[in-house]
Amino acid sequence: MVTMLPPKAKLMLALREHRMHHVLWHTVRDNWEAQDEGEPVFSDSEKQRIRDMGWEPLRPSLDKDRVPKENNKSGEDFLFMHRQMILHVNTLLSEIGDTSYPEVVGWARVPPPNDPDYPVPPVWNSAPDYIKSRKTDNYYSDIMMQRENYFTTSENLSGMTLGQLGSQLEYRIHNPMHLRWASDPGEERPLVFPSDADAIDTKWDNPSYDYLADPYSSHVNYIFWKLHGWIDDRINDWMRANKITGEVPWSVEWDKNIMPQHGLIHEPHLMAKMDDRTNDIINRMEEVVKIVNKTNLITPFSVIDDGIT
Ligand SMILES: [Cu+2]
Repeated sequence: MVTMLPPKAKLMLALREHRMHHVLWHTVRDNWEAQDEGEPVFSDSEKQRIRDMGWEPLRPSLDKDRVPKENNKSGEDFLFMHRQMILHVNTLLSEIGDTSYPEVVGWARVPPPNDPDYPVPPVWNSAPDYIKSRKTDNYYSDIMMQRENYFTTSENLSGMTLGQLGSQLEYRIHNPMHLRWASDPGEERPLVFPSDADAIDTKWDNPSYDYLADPYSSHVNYIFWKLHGWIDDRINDWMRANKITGEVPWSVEWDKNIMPQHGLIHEPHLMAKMDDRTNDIINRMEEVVKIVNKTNLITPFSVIDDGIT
């Protein structure tokens, strides 16, 4: 059965600060080491400005050739940050108290083609090839289903670190899921906005902009929480496969009350309270948005490793 997010939850997720957090989190870590025709995407001085705003990625997720970095624990960052997002939404859902949607529950299985509840939205003419090619039935049977089996088999999970698991999940199945279930957004947010613009146009803050293929909007879409619930459940599989009980053995000492590189405490009512500190966090994000406004950016979710493991 399909349950949509309660409207109040959708409104909170559509707030500009949550949109900026999600798009910057993915964009900065995917582009930190990347090069375009031998030139770094971010110059040293741009990196320094990003650092000054508190937005240096904990660990870059891709190397200069845009190959996922599986062994630097950036995969743990991916799993931890999205688990924090789920916790945050669960806190909000419990405050809302809608009995039809008490908490985030991930897909039990990746929906096959013609799934009655989660059919693949049709391709549209102007869709980029990296989206079109992930919507076919063959993509499901030849790649996605194999990957699902791979990531749910305990012999595979017991042979990898948590960081390797996170990185492989992100680029081998999570990104394709975002693209496969994306619907025609009508008008698409330009991923590089005009260079004379100094901010993301507020028209993209409308709750109706919930395009799954853009990190500025994906988390506003109810399918985001189904697919991220599925991703998050793989942490539990991995612990079981490695006979680990209790707390997740993250390599990093996280402050579990704070969203990484965001600073906002994940209590929804506190987020709604706009004090000086909150304003400072938002202003710093607006600054980083200006710095990452570049033509040679890697678009998060477009980097996919389709090689068969
Ligand atoms: Cu994300």
